[in-house]
Amino acid sequence: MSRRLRLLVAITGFVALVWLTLAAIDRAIALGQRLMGLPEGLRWLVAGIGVLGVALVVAAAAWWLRPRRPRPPVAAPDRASLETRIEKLRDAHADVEELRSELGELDRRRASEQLYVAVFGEISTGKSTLISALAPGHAPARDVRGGTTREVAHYATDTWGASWTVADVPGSAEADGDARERMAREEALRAHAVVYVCAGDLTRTQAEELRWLGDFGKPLVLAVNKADQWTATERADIVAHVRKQSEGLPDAVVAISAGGEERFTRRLADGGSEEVVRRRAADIGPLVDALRRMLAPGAAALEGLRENAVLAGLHERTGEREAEWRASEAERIVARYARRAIVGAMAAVAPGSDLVIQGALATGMVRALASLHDVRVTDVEIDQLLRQVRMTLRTGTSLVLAISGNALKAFPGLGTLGGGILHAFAYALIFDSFGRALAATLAERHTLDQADAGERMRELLGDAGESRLRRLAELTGDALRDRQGRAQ
Ligand SMILES: Nc1nc2c(ncn2[C@@H]2O[C@H](COP(=O)(O)OP(=O)(O)OP(=O)(O)O)[C@@H](O)[C@H]2O)c(=O)[nH]1
Ligand SMILES: [Mg+2]
Repeated sequence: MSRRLRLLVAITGFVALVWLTLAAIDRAIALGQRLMGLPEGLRWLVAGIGVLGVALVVAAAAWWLRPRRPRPPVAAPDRASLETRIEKLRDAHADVEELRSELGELDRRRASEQLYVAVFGEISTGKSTLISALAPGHAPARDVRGGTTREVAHYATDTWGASWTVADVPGSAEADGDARERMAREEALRAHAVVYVCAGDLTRTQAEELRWLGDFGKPLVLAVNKADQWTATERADIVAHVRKQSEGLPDAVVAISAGGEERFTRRLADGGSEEVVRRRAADIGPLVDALRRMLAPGAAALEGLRENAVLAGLHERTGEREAEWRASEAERIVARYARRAIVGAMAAVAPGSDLVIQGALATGMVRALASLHDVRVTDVEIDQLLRQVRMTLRTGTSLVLAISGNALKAFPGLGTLGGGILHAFAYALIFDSFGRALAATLAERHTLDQADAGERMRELLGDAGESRLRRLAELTGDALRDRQGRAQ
């Protein structure tokens, strides 16, 4: 919308508002006059109803604008069920070392009864500098470039007479820093309390990160750093704005100056220059007060929320491992059935005949994939699914044969494996497409969703990407050479 048009809309809106207000006043006066004209008893009754109506509107507005109660912390599964899942993964030869060591660290920290605080936030907001101020005597490596802190490091301190440990973590939102960001998030979950550091208004990603932290319900303080750069008014405005942006999630929002060093080049009288390092004064009093208040209940009292956060994080990580394991297992199942379909095709199909999916094999594959994803399927559901797959194949036969024909030209070695190879490859493509489509549907929807599986299968049948065709050509070649080897 152009500026002039916006102005016109604004003026029209304003005029309408004035007109409505005047009309409302006029109406109120008219109503008042009519009210005065009523007999005394009725007048009081109507006035009473009016007052009641206004009171209801005010109460509804107050309810709507009431301060929101904090959400309950994210639900975490209990420890025993998590351990069972991890053991199951270990029995299936998945790598669970990281998950088990997280559980070990959970116990170790509980037993140590030490208070842990993590300093978390985007790169270059001044986290390491803040650690130096909170734990004097320690000097985490700092640099003017972002992404200085690469590992999690712990520093013991006793800032106000009580002993606690503060963790410096890599900054988030660094380009190509996904692994380090993950490391930082995991450490934030392990702490009893978190200091989220920013250096001005919150960006959208910072607000999201803060919301993620807030969901765990543990003590959280938002420290707006580098306040030395602003005047008193600017500082008050920024803190007020950040407080509003943070939606009441942190227990406290404070402005601080972590300090740090400033390097600049000074021109000398003789025309030369020298590098000067100047220390900025640190001012972290409000943060120390907030931390002291938040940590006052002690490690044992804050342990429940800490444990909940660690278990919730572990639940997510275990879920990822389970999904990875299922995906690789599904791949193995699909390859096994595709191999059988290839061999079956060479044995049974006369060249030129239609592509008919082998019922027993397809049923076996559906059952194996459903059981891998813990999805119950009935015979009727399998029949319906196979009927749909057959229909898809009927309309897709020419496409499948065309792709298979091209693959045979691209990988001429296959031709030496005998007649019927076109169909064998076509079945490799069909079983691979059907199996992958079904595995994806089961993994995502946890049910045998025919429409979704059908849609995915149609897409995969037409996917003639080179690496996929190469993989299927190798599978076909291997299966047939095996068969020939066994026949000799
Ligand atoms: N003006 C000003 N600059 C600061 C303050 N605190 C830190 N800095 C500067 O901000 C830059 C980044 O400081 P770091 O402490 O390395 O920041 P970090 O958050 O640990 O950075 P990463 O480890 O890369 O995530 C340095 O140049 C500091 O000197 C402060 O209070 N005021
Ligand atoms: Mg750092």
